[in-house]
Amino acid sequence: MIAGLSLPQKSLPPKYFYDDAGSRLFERICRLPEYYLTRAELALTRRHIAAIARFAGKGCELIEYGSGESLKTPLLIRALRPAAYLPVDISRAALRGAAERLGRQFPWLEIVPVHGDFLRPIELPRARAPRVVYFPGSTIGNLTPDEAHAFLSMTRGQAARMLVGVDLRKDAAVLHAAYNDSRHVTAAFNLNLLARINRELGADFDLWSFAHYAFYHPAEGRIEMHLVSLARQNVRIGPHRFAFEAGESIHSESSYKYSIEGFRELAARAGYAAQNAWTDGKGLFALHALKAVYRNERQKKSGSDPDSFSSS
Ligand code: SAH
Ligand code: AVI
Repeated sequence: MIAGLSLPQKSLPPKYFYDDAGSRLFERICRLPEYYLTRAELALTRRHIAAIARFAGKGCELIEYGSGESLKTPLLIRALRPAAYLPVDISRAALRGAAERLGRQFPWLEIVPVHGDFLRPIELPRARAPRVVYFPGSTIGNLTPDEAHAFLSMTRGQAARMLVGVDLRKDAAVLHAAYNDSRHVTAAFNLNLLARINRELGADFDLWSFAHYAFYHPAEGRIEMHLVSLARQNVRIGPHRFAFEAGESIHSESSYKYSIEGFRELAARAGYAAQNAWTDGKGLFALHALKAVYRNERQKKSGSDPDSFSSS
């Protein structure tokens, strides 16, 4: 927080949105009429589930990064009958809620929740079946291209196959509405970051003197969310003091949108070959099927390729 607020363009990593309140607000966002992403990804997953299951392979271990409430996962669990499901999330509340719900829904399923930050190396339990990484929701769009590259390089060492949900580039008006919803839930989600800093770090942000601001940056291909200071003011976090000019902002999130080709290029740089990309009927969202390309047998083994998998 201190480092981010000390930058010339104040900036905080979006992973801090997700305390209990933030996770609940995100769940509400997913149900908003303007937030098409969740509905589009659910629709395309239903539509192409047979092909998705053929790609992933039945009986695998399914690792889901940024699992949240695991909303789309039941579709995969039914189709894949995985040997184990490993949801990975930074939000303990979301992880607990999803594990309890899926445990009731699929009593035969082994669920191994992993609490952690996927921007750092994650320790996973030992694999007992070929692994498939599932990263839905376009959470990859919240990473910078460098972070996305590092993340994909990490998952390549964990699983040979990967399914990634990515929001497609589209009309800026549609994007603008999705991040400026009429019920102001996205604004509450954004402002909760400041409320969380107040709660957990004893800061004195006055929430009424900051406003949610989100816009599409066409050259960067991303939505930017900011918290704009409505007045000239100082904010304290412990012994640190941060000065804000009126109109100055904290950049709180980027949400990159990728064309199919653009995302394939990013994945290829991290050592993945594109196998397929399924989209919804309206062409809003894509689910990419990627296969790791290994340069030698040692690399292949670390990625637990089904063709080379051994449980020893
Ligand atoms: N996959 C769900 C939720 C997406 S919201 C869906 O498709 O709807 C993004 C999720 O990623 C949240 O649950 C958040 O807690 C988690 N998350 C964000 N950054 C993270 C990080 N660095 N490490 C682990 N989890 C993270
Ligand atoms: C989790 N992530 C993909 C969401 C997104 O669309 O970038 C977070 C979000 N931010 C504002 N609304 C939703």
